[in-house]
Amino acid sequence: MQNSATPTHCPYCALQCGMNLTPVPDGGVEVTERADFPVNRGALCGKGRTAPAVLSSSVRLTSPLVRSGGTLVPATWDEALDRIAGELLRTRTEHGPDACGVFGGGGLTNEKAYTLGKFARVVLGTSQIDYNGRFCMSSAAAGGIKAFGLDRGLPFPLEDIPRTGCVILVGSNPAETMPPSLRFFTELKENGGTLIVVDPRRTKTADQADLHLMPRPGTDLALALGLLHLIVAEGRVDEAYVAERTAGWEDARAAAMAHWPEYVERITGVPVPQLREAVRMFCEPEAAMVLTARGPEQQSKGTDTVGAWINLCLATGRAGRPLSGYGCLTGQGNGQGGREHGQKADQLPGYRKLDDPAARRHVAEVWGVDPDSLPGPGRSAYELLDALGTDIKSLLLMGSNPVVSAPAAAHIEERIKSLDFLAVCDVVLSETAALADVVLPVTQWAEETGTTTSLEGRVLLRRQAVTAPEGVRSDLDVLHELADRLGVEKGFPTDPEEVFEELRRASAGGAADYSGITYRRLAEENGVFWPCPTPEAGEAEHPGTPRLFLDRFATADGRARFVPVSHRASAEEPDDEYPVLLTTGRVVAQYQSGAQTRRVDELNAAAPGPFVELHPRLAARLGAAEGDPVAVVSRRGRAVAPARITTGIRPDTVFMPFHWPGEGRANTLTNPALDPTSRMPEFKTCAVRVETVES
Ligand SMILES: Nc1nc2c(c(=O)[nH]1)N[C@H]1C(S)=C(S)[C@@H](COP(=O)(O)OP(=O)(O)OC[C@H]3O[C@@H](n4cnc5c(=O)[nH]c(N)nc54)[C@H](O)[C@@H]3O)O[C@H]1N2
Ligand SMILES: Nc1nc2c(c(=O)[nH]1)N[C@H]1C(S)=C(S)[C@@H](COP(=O)(O)OP(=O)(O)OC[C@H]3O[C@@H](n4cnc5c(=O)[nH]c(N)nc54)[C@H](O)[C@@H]3O)O[C@H]1N2
Ligand code: SF4
Ligand SMILES: [Mo]
Repeated sequence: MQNSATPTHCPYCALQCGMNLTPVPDGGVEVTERADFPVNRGALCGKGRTAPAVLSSSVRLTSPLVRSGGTLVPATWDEALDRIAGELLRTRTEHGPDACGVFGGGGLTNEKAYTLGKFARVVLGTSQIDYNGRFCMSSAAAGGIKAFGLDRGLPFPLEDIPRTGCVILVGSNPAETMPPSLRFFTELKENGGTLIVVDPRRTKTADQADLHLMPRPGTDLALALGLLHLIVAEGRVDEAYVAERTAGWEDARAAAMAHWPEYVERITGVPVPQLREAVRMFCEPEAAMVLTARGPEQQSKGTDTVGAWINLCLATGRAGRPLSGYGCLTGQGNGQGGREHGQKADQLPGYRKLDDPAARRHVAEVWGVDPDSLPGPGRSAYELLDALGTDIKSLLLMGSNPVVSAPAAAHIEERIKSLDFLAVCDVVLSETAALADVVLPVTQWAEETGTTTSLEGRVLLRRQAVTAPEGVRSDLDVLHELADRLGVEKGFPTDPEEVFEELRRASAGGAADYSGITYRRLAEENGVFWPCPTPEAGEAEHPGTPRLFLDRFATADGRARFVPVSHRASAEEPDDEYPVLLTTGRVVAQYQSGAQTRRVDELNAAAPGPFVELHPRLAARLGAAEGDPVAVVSRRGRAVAPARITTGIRPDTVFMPFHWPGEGRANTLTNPALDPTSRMPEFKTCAVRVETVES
């Protein structure tokens, strides 16, 4: 398209590293350094560096596919779109609008996520829409809303990290999941600050820590309560701050006092002297932060766990003050924006609530529909997938690969197969797309323009840099064409900037207010932090809000809320039959379900397949040697992968990455027990037994 370098951002994780895309003579495009973006200053991980390989991959989809006689065969766009519209219409007529389901993704741009939510509510009239972000940061979002009245993953920019005094990083492995961000923690230490890592494995991140706490998976709630107990017992509570800026301390304090350090040591396995050392490191400096990621969040008590870590910040006056605070490291490329503009079951754009009459009126007016025509809240992601084939007969899926990434994946695969009709938009034939009745090949990242909102709450412009291959259309095109065929001719533009202009109006006055942000500003500035409201007449442009809560929290009275929480067991604890704990997560060279990164040779060479990480003592008990295939068996099923033996994991725990389908699919094993508030599944702990396998 252009001959010079196009400044843009990575397609993968929420760090949204800046990069330049430069055309190469043979027609491809190459990633070159973009040093002006302050988050990564030119640095990239291997996934970002090799991302162009997916643009030109030979397995890239370039024609719609329609199932005929049991196999997917190429079809024209009109045939494919007519088929989808016809099936959705038939489902709606025969079974009602809620029999049509929609499933989105946190990797979709703001424009796509917004349009998908609008399509579900306005065109299909269904309440049954949710997205994979429910599997990602929903517990942190729920915890943040309870305590602060607002959910923005990080309430401060990453650049604040090196200048604080201490960071507790809970269940987060940025050395593998966001490598360029490790610099902020290294600089923290160079500046004399300290890093505490809480992880049942000695990860590459934990290797950098001044103190590494290794709790049993699923016990972070008890750990945080134990630390709060010590803070009270040692007289380290910031009483003036608690009185001035918070509410609910007495109940939270009473709950924490029931968690004696010795009791917490028994639950977590973390020795009392380490608990005391963590309290000292956290409380002594002027400022400190707690950052959580999927470790403590992907639990059936994730919301309470996040609440307990926030309580720790509130009791010590470490929230809503410079260089202090609680934050969640959001995961997907648009994990933040994707949760703000209406692809979530209970939500309207601007982080508005679907059950709030004023919010319904505002958004209905922007959409030009009757507020009463908008459906109410629907089911959460796992519950939606679990209802496929029963209550939900047809599904439109965009930006997720649940056959690999959903908990209890064998069960979910069966539910997907039992649908009357499945349509998938993707760039490759993912394991889920392979089960579809219609697959639509869509443009990706560098072939289209759109905005994402990074883990910092920074809205960014991802620019088109190359022309899409022949035969491929954008997700916005697809939704426009389907809306048209279903009788809604207006309101589904295909130009991303036009969508963004509408999103601005829809979000105006909401919690995530984007109304002061324009494509022009995004092109000129290195992103704009929300909230960014429209300026009053005659006033200058709103600068955006890099730091939240410095004056007040986003609650009615401006005070943060303590939540009284107590430890409880995981949904599945080990027993005689399933004596070991399984936890799951990521490796640096693969991304999510692997649909994209498993197509890149360099990444496959670095991370060729699944494995089971286990401690030498457990390996010896089994008689398993390094590389031997071992079977991991849970109440949901059985997975087999080579043993990787390491002293860097608790002896009572095994770890599997979840990036692969087939025999080594970790999610065959995982437990879909849900958090009562966030509806997050318990990806991070279930009970298993480990067996050797005849090879
Ligand atoms: N390479 C790579 N990078 C990615 C992704 C990817 O797939 N691959 N995905 C992106 C996305 S969407 C996300 S959400 C982020 C996720 O980023 P992270 O949260 O950093 O990734 P995970 O590996 O899921 O989990 C982090 C750590 O939690 C630990 N853990 C497991 N159980 C527990 C527990 O009970 N308590 C505690 N405290 N820790 C526990 C694991 O050992 C692991 O080291 O990464 C993003 N970046
Ligand atoms: N056991 C276990 N399971 C987990 C987790 C865990 O830690 N442990 N983590 C969970 C988390 S945090 C997450 S975020 C999920 C993620 O898991 P998934 O939801 O499966 O995420 P991806 O693999 O990124 O799937 C995105 C799909 O959309 C396609 N795609 C990419 N860009 C676009 C686009 O612009 N448009 C369209 N239409 N398609 C696109 C990709 O090719 C891919 O097939 O997995 C969850 N599952
Ligand atoms: S850290 Fe995340 S955003 Fe940066 S290059 Fe890697 S995958 Fe892309
Ligand atoms: Mo995620």
